[in-house]
Amino acid sequence: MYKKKSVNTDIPLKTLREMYLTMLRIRKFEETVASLILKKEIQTPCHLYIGQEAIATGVCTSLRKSDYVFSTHRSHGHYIAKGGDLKKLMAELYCRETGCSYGRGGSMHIADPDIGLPGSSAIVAGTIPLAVGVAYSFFLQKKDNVSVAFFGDGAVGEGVFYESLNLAALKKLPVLFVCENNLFSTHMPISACLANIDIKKTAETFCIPTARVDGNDVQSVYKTAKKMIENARKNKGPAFIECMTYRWYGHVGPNLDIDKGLRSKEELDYWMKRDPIKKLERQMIQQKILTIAKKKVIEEMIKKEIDEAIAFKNKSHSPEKIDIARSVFKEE
Ligand SMILES: Cc1ncc(C[n+]2csc(CCOP(=O)(O)OP(=O)(O)O)c2C)c(N)n1
Repeated sequence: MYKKKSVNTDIPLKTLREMYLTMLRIRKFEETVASLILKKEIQTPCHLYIGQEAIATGVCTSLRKSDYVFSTHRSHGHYIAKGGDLKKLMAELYCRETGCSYGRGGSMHIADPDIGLPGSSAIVAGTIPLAVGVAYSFFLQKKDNVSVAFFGDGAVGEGVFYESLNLAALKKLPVLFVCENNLFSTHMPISACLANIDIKKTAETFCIPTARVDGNDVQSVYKTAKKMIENARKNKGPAFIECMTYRWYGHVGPNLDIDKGLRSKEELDYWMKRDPIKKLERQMIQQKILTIAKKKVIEEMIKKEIDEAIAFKNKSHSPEKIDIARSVFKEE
């Protein structure tokens, strides 16, 4: 079937529009969360994803609902890009019973198996082996599903990262490793954490396909991830992408942290000029795929979704104390 292509790329227009919408949805949701933290309404520690939206979006747009992704402490973007419900996410951030993790997880333990996000964890690198385990089960069941592990550059300092890549490469498992290299692990630059900061090169030692892409360019992320995911579906084994990016906010919370001597305003400005959303938006406007009027309509639609998410959590209650362990442990 003929598919309409965009002018300068080989990505269908529908996909470009979808990715723009997803990135904007993540951005606006996170901006709202930042303001709610400042008002002390949201109490669960939030590691905001603003600046990195192109990565979750580019990867998840290439996935099916039945594919699985595993997330980290910086999980909101992955949840939204995998098709998560803003209402359930907002309710989770307020620890309400109607949240995607039934209000028991908070921001760092976002989970929703129904959308293919079985778990997130604050244990750095903790979900990488889970993604490999799921890929192993897809492999044994002869399913053509793919599993994705999202993790930060800090995870490359953990032993389980190497064990996971080794097993996946050895067994040719359908898993995509996505390293979101935002140059920092908490308050330390990555050069203070890793002996070799060339993460792609580290992954190459496992003899699997690897790529380094501009993580602020959703089209590059999408194209690279799509190819790797299609190969994984065809039993060609795992692959690894290092996405170069930057988080705009500090490690945790709604502040920019440029006054703490950890990073300079110049560095932040440099990356803000490389805003992944503006980059796609400029191109879409230039190519007449998007107009200012249409952009306003999209922004209003997202605002409505966020307002509805807040109204939803307002009507929800917190778990009862007596019931707090429900959904935390497996019930027979
Ligand atoms: C096993 C483990 N060690 C240390 C920590 C403390 N810690 C929390 S987040 C973090 C940094 C993670 O950096 P990175 O993986 O690059 O992700 P980013 O926060 O940059 O997205 C660390 C060291 C932890 N949660 N788990």
